[in-house]
Amino acid sequence: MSAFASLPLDPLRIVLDAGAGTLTPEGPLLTRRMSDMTGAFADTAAWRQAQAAGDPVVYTVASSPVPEENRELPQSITTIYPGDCGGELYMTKGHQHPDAQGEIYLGLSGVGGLLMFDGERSHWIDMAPGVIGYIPPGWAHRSVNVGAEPYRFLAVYPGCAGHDYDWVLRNGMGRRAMRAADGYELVPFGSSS
Ligand code: S6P
Ligand code: ZN
Repeated sequence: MSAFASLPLDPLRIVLDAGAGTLTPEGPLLTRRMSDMTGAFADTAAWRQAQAAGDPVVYTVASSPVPEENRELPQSITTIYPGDCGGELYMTKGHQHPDAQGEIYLGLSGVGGLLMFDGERSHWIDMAPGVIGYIPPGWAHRSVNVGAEPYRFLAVYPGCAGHDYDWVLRNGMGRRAMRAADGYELVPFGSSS
């Protein structure tokens, strides 16, 4: 009798195309537009205006078929487009893992930041191709595009981790990444200038 509640997948060969941002074979593809970013950007007037002006795609997440189930190890490629909303750089919604599990990100193309927050301390890692960002258990995480090209990274995480988006809406992320003359500037979460 199997020791597993559900049987693991068979071994799988997955091809990562960093240029296209795809994993083959493919799993689900998520597209996050401005209208999906409720409560994320500090400047709500700019956020509403962006929705009215075409509701642009902020980021996509392409996954392999490995499911988000206990004991599995899913992977995904996130592509964050360049841009800002009221000066705040395009970013992911950000989440906490309800089952406190670690995760790794590997930069594939473009330049970005990995912002983490444990409820008291925030930590920023500059991301670029070849850089691994390690997210320890208990740290909420959000990714930001700080460049002029799409920023793309691979994520690998335990399938049991889950995604708690409300945690970020309740607790914030400690800091915000704003566009600045020489790239980006990190400001306290409650401020947008
Ligand atoms: C999953 C991992 C990533 C994010 C993706 C989008 O644990 O951290 O695949 O899901 O970068 O971010 P978010 O905050 O919208 O899920
Ligand atoms: Zn995560």
